[in-house]
Amino acid sequence: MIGGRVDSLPLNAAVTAALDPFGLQPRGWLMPGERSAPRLKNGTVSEAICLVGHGGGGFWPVFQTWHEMHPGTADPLDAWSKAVIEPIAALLGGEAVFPSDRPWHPFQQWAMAAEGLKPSPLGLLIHPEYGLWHGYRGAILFDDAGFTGEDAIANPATEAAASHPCDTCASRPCLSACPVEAFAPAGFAVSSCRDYLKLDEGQAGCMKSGCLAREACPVGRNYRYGAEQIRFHMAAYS
Ligand code: B12
Ligand code: SF4
Ligand code: SF4
Repeated sequence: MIGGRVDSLPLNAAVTAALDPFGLQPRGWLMPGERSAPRLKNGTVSEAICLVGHGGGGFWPVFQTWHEMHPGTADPLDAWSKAVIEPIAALLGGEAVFPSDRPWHPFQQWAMAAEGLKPSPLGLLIHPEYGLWHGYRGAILFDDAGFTGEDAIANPATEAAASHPCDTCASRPCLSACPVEAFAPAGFAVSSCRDYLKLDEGQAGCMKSGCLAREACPVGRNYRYGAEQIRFHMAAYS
């Protein structure tokens, strides 16, 4: 059914149409270049990468319905992402890869190239519209994306993301919100954070209502995830 809708569309429109029912979107495209391009399973160097993700939590109800039908699935969000994105990639002549695959693909570097995003002081990339409330569920590699003329890289996100919100955020409330000051200049102190989350205080605070540092950022508040999604991500991370 998806095939019937998308196979006559230019590639970006086809990816958009195929992902839309699942609350996902093409986040941007990049041409990785010969040296840094990931290879497809047949050894061919990929010509183009389409990042697949979400701004806000629009995919969450679709995922929840799937999760209820697949109780007990290990790493359910990763499993759902594969169940959704792999067939779409195959339909469109590409091959899907995922942020959880080992060895890790450099999703944040790809996002910086594809969308013009930059890191926030928290390590998360910040988007001018979505703030810190966005993520990546996969990427589709194409060996021949067949780009021509106007359908080449239809990527409005690239222009939208040209500005960097942290540049004009003088007070940087994200940095003072963490109770264990996990965001040190040397990098994210994962163990300080995880140790804190095990305490009653952490369980009642960040584990229940989300990372206080992320919550402190004023950008993209309209895209903040719902309470259940926040708790799911915190549980998966801790
Ligand atoms: C390992 C990992 C972690 C480790 C970080 C360890 C470390 N110090 O590097 C841990 C487990 C701590 C972590 C935590 C989180 N992560 Co994480 N993580 C990853 C993962 C799987 C691999 C990163 C990597 O090494 N890539 C390989 C290198 C070669 O690629 P890269 O693009 O160059 O990697 C960059 C990152 O490593 C980044 N980085 C370095 N230190 C840190 C620290 C943090 C906290 C983050 C987010 C990034 C980051 O800098 C690198 C250079 O650009 C990526 C997915 C992926 N495949 O990239 C997600 C990813 C970076 N994580 C993500 C997220 C959302 C989180 C959490 C917010 C999860 C949550 N709770 O919801 C938390 C943040 C902590 C918190 N308090 O909430 C998102 C970021 C999206 C964005 N907006 O930028 C990613 C892309 C996954 C996704 N599906 O979208 N994560
Ligand atoms: S609070 Fe300010 S510095 Fe921190 S992530 Fe948000 S915009 Fe950037
Ligand atoms: S989850 Fe809580 S302890 Fe961990 S980095 Fe965020 S604010 Fe700090």
